[in-house]
Amino acid sequence: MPRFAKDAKREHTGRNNMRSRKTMAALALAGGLVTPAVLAASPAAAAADSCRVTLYDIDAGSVADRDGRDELRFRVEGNLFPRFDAKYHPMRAGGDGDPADFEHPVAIISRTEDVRFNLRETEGPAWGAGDSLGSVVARGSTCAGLDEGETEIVSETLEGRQPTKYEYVVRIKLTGQ
Ligand SMILES: [Ca+2]
Ligand SMILES: [Ca+2]
Repeated sequence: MPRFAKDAKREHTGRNNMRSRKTMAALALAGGLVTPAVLAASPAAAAADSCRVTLYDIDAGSVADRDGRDELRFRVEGNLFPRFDAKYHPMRAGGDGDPADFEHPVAIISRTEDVRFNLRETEGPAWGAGDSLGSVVARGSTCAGLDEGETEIVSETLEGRQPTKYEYVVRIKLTGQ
């Protein structure tokens, strides 16, 4: 960029900053004056009509597969996650998995619906639905207690002995909307 263009740009930015500072001062003053009226007119937080349910976290205490590494998927409303870029997410004992590892499992429930986040251990070469390791359930009754934008995390320990002793802590998040 030529020098004169840079100078012009800097000057322009400087003017904008000055204008925005003035605008902010004016808004702050106006805000101070109208605050009591705004508070009086502010409605109570709206109750959620539905909830968005997402995976929040998964931690592996011990894994099910005999080879020491589980090939995991979540099944949610008939859909397997991960589903596009990968067939499973591998975890070993002590591992910590994130929503992105499973391509962000998600469901929407009403105030009267439940949804299961069903953890599954799968086998190659097909890497299909595999076997259930247990489920965490997001309940409509929990959703009904939330306001719009409010969140609640449901934590569940999934454990069993087939084919070997395993334990996972799975957390899902409900967000009112
Ligand atoms: Ca394995
Ligand atoms: Ca496996």
